[in-house]
Amino acid sequence: MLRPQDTATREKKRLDGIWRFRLDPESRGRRDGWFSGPLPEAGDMAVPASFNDVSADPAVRDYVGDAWYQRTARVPRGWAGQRVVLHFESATHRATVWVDDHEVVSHEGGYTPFEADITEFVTPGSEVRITACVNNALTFQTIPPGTTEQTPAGPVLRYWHDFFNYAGLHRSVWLSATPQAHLDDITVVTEHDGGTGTVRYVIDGRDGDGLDVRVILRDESGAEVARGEGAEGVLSVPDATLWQPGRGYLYTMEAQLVRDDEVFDSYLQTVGIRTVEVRGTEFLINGEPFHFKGFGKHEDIPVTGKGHDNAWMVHDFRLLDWVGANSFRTSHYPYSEDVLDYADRHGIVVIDETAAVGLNMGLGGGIFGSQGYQTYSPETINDETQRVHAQAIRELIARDKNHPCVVLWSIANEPESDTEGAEDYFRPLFDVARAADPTRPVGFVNVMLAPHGKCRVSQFGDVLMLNRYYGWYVNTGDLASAEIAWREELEAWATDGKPIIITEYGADTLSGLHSVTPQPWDEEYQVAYLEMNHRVFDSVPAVVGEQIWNFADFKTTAGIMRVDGNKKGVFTRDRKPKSAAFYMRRRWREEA
Ligand code: BDP
Repeated sequence: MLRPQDTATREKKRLDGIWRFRLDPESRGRRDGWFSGPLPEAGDMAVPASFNDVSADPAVRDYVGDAWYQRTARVPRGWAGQRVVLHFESATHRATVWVDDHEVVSHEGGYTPFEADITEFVTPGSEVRITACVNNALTFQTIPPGTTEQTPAGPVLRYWHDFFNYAGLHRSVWLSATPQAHLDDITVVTEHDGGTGTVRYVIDGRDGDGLDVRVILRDESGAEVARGEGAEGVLSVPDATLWQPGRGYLYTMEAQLVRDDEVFDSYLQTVGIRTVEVRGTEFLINGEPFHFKGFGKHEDIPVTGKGHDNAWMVHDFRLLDWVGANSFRTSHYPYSEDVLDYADRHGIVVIDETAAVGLNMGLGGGIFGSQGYQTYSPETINDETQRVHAQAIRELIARDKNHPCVVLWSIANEPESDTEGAEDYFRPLFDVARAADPTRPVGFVNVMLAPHGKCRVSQFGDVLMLNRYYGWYVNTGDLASAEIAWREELEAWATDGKPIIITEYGADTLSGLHSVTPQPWDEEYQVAYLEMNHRVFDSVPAVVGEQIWNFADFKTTAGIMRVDGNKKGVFTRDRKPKSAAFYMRRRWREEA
């Protein structure tokens, strides 16, 4: 699948704006055919946005079930004879879509795109009605998982991840036109050797019998630097400018379907020439040791929730630059493609994560507190979950494989990983990721409940990614003891001989709370906590990265461990710096 584009042969029309919207707690809509006419008794909803906080109504905020979106759109009259596609960048967590009365596509998984060829259902120049039934329930067979528990007051959704179950149409919806004979997929893999860059490409086309594939690689000035013929090939780029952390140089590869000099389809694929390699305890980008400095983030902003917003995105990247970060992890789900494009362009390194978070019944609304379920069992996380998880890995890699910013796949966050069930569950999933992308390292994020010597899944990863909260969830307020325990555990992990990235460490901090005698929740404690962690990291050479939890405060479910959300941000939810932001800026920028 290729994201809609405007090119010499393609056009796109964004369908964002105000859609008609209605909740459907009794799931009547399908039976009553709500797609077959104007959505009855509907209100308004912004797209893109999570619906939860927009309505200022607790019933909408906490709603679980079917939610209907509808709008009309005019298919541009110039699209006659073209193939018309309806493309959703995401629908959380699943959706079924109708065009007028025709059901055209269903998709499972809230953070990856899907589309339908709707050519046969539309007439260029005329309007169509587009209806999406989005559903946000979670079960043991969804990624992420959850379950609906019956309470005296009715069903309540429970889940084991520590962020709010925002839902809706979080990203853009597009109508697009492509030629009937069209390019369908592009894969690029880059290498370089002594100044010469190599771009291997594979192009898939559809309905292009008798057509040839041609690719043209241009540099940032638009000058052609290489050209190739055929659906697969290798381009050689003398004196290549590399894509580097902090310097996101991008070539553009134009892929064409051609006959002689006539171009039938054209698609523009950005290409960053760089290599990624794990060697011993080093993580190498372009053959140079790379040290991850950054954050676990969230797609989370006031009111809009997980809806993509360009102003907030640009602002976040400005803040990453201000604080001296060079990377982030897309905790805990694939982010908007706009974010990855932006990271490509700005040389920010990304650990790209699936939505497999909360596969751990040992975790509560913070880090501890068993949920009373067995994690892996025929009734809970089972073979079907594993199948859905495998599909989520494939869709993530299919979507993001060409982004130079992505250097590492994270196939899960903090699953239960110290049991035989975990080992059986995860072994094949690492194979799935490596089959989908043999070029990047693969890992998963280990939880504190599965320390060194107990974890049975870390053996499968190319790197070790550790989330640790010494001085917060354990040794709370006692940084001296925390430092001893943490160093001991980290030194044990270092004996595995793999690079270690600390993917989470953090302390909840209420912005504005100060003390000359620091203790948990005040700004000085957050700084002292980070300083303690850095003393530990800096003494263990296998540590190749530190990503603080979290970039900014974010919304969670209600709970006794959370005051208006998770407050481990170095910035507040509205991106005001806490004292830790200035401390991190000194550490990261002075080191640079
Ligand atoms: C870890 C999770 C993360 C949480 C964090 C915390 O990976 O999602 O938000 O701890 O408790 O368990 O703040």
